[in-house]
Amino acid sequence: MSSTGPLLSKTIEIMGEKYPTDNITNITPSIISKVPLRLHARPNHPLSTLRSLIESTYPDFAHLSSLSPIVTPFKNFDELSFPADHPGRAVTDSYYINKDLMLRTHTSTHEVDTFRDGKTKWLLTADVYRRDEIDASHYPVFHQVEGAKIFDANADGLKEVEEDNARLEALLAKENIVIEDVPNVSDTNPVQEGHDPKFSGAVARNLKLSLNTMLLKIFGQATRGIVDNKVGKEEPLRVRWIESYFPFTSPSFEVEVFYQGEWLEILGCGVVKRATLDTAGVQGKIGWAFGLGLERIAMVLYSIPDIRLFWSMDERFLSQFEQGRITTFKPYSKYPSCFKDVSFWLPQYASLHDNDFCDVVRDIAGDLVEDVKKIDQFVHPKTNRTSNCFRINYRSMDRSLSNEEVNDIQDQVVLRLKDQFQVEVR
Ligand code: FA5
Ligand code: MG
Repeated sequence: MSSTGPLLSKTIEIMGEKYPTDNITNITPSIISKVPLRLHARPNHPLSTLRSLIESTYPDFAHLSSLSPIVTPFKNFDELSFPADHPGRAVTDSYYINKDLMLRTHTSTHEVDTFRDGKTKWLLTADVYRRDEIDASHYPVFHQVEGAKIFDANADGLKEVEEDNARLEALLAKENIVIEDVPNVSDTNPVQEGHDPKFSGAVARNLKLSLNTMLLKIFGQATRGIVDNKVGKEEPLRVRWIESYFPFTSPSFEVEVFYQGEWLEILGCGVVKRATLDTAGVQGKIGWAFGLGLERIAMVLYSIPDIRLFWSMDERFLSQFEQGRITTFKPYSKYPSCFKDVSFWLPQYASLHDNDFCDVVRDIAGDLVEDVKKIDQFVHPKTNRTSNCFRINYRSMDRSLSNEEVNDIQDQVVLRLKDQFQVEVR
């Protein structure tokens, strides 16, 4: 891990609590300001309606949504069997408060605690944080729904799963849905050691049937014309299952939905690793878990063109939505964009990750930045120094930006780069 630069203060305050900083602290004021907002719990907000829609598919599950995003790296990674060298742990990819505390990168962080609590079927919605690029579909904070169900690993449990599978199969057979499936198990996507292959297969089947039913509820309403959006009434819902990998499930899958001409990645899931349940002190159970991102689904369902809009406080955005209804977003006028390039030499023995650059821009420009592209990078043949050129696209969603305002922001970005990363601006 590498440090992201000198720090101004010995402590930082998040939701009224002070935390000591250290040499890996990389959480920024702009990220800290998002922690209290909890968009998934705001009445009328599209993310809240989508969460309710998902919860209504699982009426007999526990519905959780108020766990703190501040967790230990142990909870976020180790407890879920992530290997020590997993890239997600890097300071370039995750937000650290200090070496002992971070912002959760996924809702799976809470699996062990929720199972330990004795819950056997539950949904959990929360804000998650990842350092990433800047564009219309990436934002450093987004929202996930985690779901899980575990059964008794005995003959009665197997009977329960098989009966539920038969029920769901009969339900789905009547629906206008086309499913591209994958085998429940393969050489590269194995049944776990200690799992009965028949039981594991039935659980994987239950996971797929349950999620297909949920996707039909979310996207299928559109096809039946209940929801005011663009899916043609005659079109079947197309769902594609793909083999996948997660450290805490096996076998594992990803699901995509064909929507408005494109395959959209919706979620990851699988049969819960025995290690997760063992750590939670749960014995004699087998089951499934999934984790789904709300923003990408909401963007297509509501025709919301830019992920920043979810954070808008503008009445022209907020007043368009009503709890429980999916309606097409009507964009208000699009304001002009303003491109600014910045080129610089990196100090010879220091590094600056693209995500570091994006966080500097995000921290200074906030939601006035629409996207950031690296347009050039080269190494000088003689001096061996690296030059980067980034193009920043500034555009407000709510108003026109003045030239002075953008120049001022750009100057601050350049200053911060020099200060924090010792770059030499060209
Ligand atoms: C996970 O986060 C796993 N925890 C999911 C899981 C849960 C697997 C339980 C197995 C069992 P992944 O990083 O692929 O996996 O993210 C899951 C979903 O979150 C994605 O399918 C996508 O819908 C959404 N997502 C991921 N990254 C972003 C992003 N940067 N912006 C918006 N949505 C995202
Ligand atoms: Mg993924």
